[in-house]
Amino acid sequence: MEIIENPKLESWKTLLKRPTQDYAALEHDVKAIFQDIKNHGDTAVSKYTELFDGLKLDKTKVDNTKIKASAQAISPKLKSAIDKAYDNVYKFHKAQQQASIKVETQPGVTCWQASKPIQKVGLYIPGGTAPLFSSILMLGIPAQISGCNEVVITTPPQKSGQVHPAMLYAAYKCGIHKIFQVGGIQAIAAMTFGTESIPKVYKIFGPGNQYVTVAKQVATSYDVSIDMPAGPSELLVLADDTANPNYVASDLLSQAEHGADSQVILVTTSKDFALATQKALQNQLDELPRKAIATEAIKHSKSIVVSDTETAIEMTNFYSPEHLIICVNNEDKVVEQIHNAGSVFIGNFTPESAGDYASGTNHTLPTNAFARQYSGVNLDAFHKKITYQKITKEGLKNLGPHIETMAETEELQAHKNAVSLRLKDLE
Ligand code: HSO
Ligand code: ZN
Repeated sequence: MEIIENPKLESWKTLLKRPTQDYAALEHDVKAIFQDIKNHGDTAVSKYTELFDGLKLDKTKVDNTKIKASAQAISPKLKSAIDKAYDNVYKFHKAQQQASIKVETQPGVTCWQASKPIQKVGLYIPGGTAPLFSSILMLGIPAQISGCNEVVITTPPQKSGQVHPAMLYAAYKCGIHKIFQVGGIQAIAAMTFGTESIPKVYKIFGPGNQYVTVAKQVATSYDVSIDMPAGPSELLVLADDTANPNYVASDLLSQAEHGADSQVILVTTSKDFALATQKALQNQLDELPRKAIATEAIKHSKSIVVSDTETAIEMTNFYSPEHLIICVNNEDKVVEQIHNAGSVFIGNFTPESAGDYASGTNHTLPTNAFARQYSGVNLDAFHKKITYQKITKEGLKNLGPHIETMAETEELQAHKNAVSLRLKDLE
């Protein structure tokens, strides 16, 4: 990992650039597939499954009996790990439930607000090199707590024709029984429009490759919303020499192994620490099964030495990482000055993997500096809020004249009339 010392402020933007991604070229094809699926439903979905996955499936829906039997299909050790993760993620997300608020803004005028679950949600779970069953927990648990009444999973079909039993068990725990073996653009389009077999949803969640990312964006031009624009994984570690270089190297590699386009950054006030971490990283990298992927990611990753903690904090807020590990002396002071990060991991014994799997926080987080304005997935992402009001006769007598004045000034006579007619009857 390249070490850079005291870069000038003007160079930060270039230095901290994410590996470039230009998806514009894909948009045209994605839109054409959407149209085809809109018009031809399941027939078009199977056509694209054959084209992109090279598979011809008799049916895409996973049998409920398989989901119910999934606990027996995994080892007791894996089952207990999933159970533990489920409990922690459930607890943390359950605690995010908010009581509805009710306020009498002035005598006789009562306003209130309540959260309602989004009724139909779709979770896209990538297949790829490893079955990301942890993402089912991260999306399925808040959907379950929220009480979304239709939860659909789509996941790319595997050569074996089977969905990994850990994915089925995670879905089972979350009470999800609509799992379809459909991946990529065709999965997102199917959930956008609905087909004969796959239900239409109102909001689509979950990570995916570049095609899925573009497809989710295209879905928003119809009547569907999405969790957030997804991008390659990132981690920034802010460390001084109270941190452990072996631990930090392992954390950097844990994100680097996600994909060749992942990016990891070390920001430190100690050159010695940067050197020690670089050495540890090289040693650990050599032993990794996903060495090739991690090596690619490390090529566009950086180790940056700065003169003081203030600069390190400023650089961190500038980069706005998806994941941030803070291992410094006086950590509380540093933590409170962080404004832009998806999820923060504090201290030498808080590896980022804990949040990826089992501590309780969500791992669906904003990448590509979107942490400046987006939150990670949380309970709220599965809700929308409705506001209510009830006005008494007394209330309208007092408030009505003000509404009349405002409506008149906006030259909206009918608005004014809606009040005036009632006030007349109350005279
Ligand atoms: N770090 C990934 C999530 C994940 N890691 C799933 C392992 N499995 C994005 O936050
Ligand atoms: Zn991860």
